[in-house]
Amino acid sequence: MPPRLTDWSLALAVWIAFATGVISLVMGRAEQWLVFAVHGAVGLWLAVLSIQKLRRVWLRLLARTWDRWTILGAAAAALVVTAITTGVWWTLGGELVVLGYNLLNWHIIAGLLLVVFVSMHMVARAKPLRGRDTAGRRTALRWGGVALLGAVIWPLQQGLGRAAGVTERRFTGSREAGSFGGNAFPTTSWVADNPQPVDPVLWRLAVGGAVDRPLALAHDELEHGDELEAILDCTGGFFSRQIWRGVTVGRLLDTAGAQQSARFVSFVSVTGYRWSLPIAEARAALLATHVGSEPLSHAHGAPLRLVAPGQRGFIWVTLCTD
Ligand SMILES: Nc1nc2c(c(=O)[nH]1)N[C@H]1C(S)=C(S)[C@@H](COP(=O)(O)O)O[C@H]1N2
Ligand SMILES: [Mo]
Repeated sequence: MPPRLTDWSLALAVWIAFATGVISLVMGRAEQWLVFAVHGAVGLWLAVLSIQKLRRVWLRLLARTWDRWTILGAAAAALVVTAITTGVWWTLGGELVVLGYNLLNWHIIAGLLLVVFVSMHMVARAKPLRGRDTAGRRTALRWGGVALLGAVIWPLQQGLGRAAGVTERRFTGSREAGSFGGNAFPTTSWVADNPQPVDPVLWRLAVGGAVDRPLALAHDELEHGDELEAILDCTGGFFSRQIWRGVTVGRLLDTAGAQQSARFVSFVSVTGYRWSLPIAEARAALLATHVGSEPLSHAHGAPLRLVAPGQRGFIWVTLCTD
């Protein structure tokens, strides 16, 4: 392929990988699997294109004097290798933890650095694509071939992994941990905050805003026995399937008399950590006091946490008060 086409395709692959990677972190519903498929396929394009590029420039890496572009280029190459190996290794079931970060965490770190590097490089050095860089049947065939390769190999790899039993993953890439085992699943709350345990006797849940009857509910007023089976899927790479118990948000909104004008419900932790859901989705969500047969532990958000089916873990505000 003409060098400029390779370079622009590489940058495009990095940008698509970045965009789909970021989107994938907020996707939680099975219908959104395509984002993950594109992310996987684009990773393979990146591999193939990087090899092409290295074949062109590897001599420069052997030169005795490196200028700052050689250094940037070598760093970018190292990041591509890291991002791709950690990504593929994770999907194949790798368990490596380095400095407290798992392969998925490292994949995200390498990917973020890579997109910064490549963007800087393109701004500083990119030569515009000319007509002759993209013209010609051979070029089109090569380019299409690379695209097709990614699109074909990725599902193949997934299928093989599944057949070999190494991919015990959700479509989001997360691994199962502590399903139906009460509080025993991993805790990743308190990434943004780190509150002291709350005294359940003093604690109240405030339901306010666009409602006719604002409420302040004590802990025992929230045990309605409403149950929901839902998967908490953390972007850190684990998921846990649980039966959650407490009160549906819809029930609370009806008791409080939500007004017609209400569009969103926001859930606020004692720490200020907060997320909102559109009111229809919020109605189906649950405020949980229990997981399985156990009361929530502090680490999982006692006395009350949001359970938002189909949303990734970071939306599931713990220790709700408002
Ligand atoms: N108040 C508060 N709620 C939070 C968080 C947090 O840091 N603070 N982290 C979120 C994230 S990223 C996840 S994955 C889940 C984790 O819940 P767990 O600790 O019960 O596993 O809580 C969410 N709710
Ligand atoms: Mo998370």
